[in-house]
Amino acid sequence: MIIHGSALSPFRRKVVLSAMEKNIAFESRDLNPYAPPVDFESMNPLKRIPIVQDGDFTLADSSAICGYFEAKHADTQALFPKEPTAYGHALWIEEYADTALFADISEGVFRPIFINQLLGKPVDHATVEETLSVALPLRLRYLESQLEDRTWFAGDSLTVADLSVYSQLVNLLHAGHLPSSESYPYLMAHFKRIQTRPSAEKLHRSETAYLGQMLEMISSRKG
Ligand SMILES: N[C@@H](CCC(=O)N[C@@H](CS)C(=O)NCC(=O)O)C(=O)O
Repeated sequence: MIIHGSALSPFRRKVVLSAMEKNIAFESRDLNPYAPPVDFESMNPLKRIPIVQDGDFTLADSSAICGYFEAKHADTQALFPKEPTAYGHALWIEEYADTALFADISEGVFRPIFINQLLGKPVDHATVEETLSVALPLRLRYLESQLEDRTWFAGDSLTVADLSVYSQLVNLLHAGHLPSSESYPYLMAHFKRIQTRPSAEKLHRSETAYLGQMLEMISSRKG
């Protein structure tokens, strides 16, 4: 199985972590959606990553892919709760992370810092500040309220909801703006709980190497 995506995509991160947690063997291929291969649209008409190729089967969208892993590898560690309310809640938290949290972190922090610099533009500090002080706290407070002193967002074991929230927050870490434990004690304890899992530690090492190369490229261009 091949997972196509780019190293700092939170959706690719969710899919890779799901595969690792389920012990599914995969090969990772770099696919930059902004410099895509010619067959990109045939792989995903929405022209987004991640995309999985499993033999003849091609599947896009991180949520669809995680559901596919669960159905295909039913004998591995379950990442979707069986109990109906926990199942529904896991899907809801996944959706919240993939839409609202992603929008704020991607448009309000990641792009204004990293993509701007990659395009030779200055960091948009005003947008970052506005996001960190106004938009993002609303999202984080909601997640904090959904977690409280529970170990996992839904049910009593790690699920796709936990991986989805973590995967979005990692881009705040990369940007140097991880929320504080003082402001969000439950959410940050949850973040650390996942961050210290072997899957997340391994993935993080490869991401920081990639980020280091990207930052070197940016500073050499500024020269
Ligand atoms: N709902 C999709 C979202 C995927 C997505 O937005 N991926 C971003 C990268 S993080 C992308 O491919 N963006 C390219 C674009 O918007 O043109 C999923 O869960 O996979």
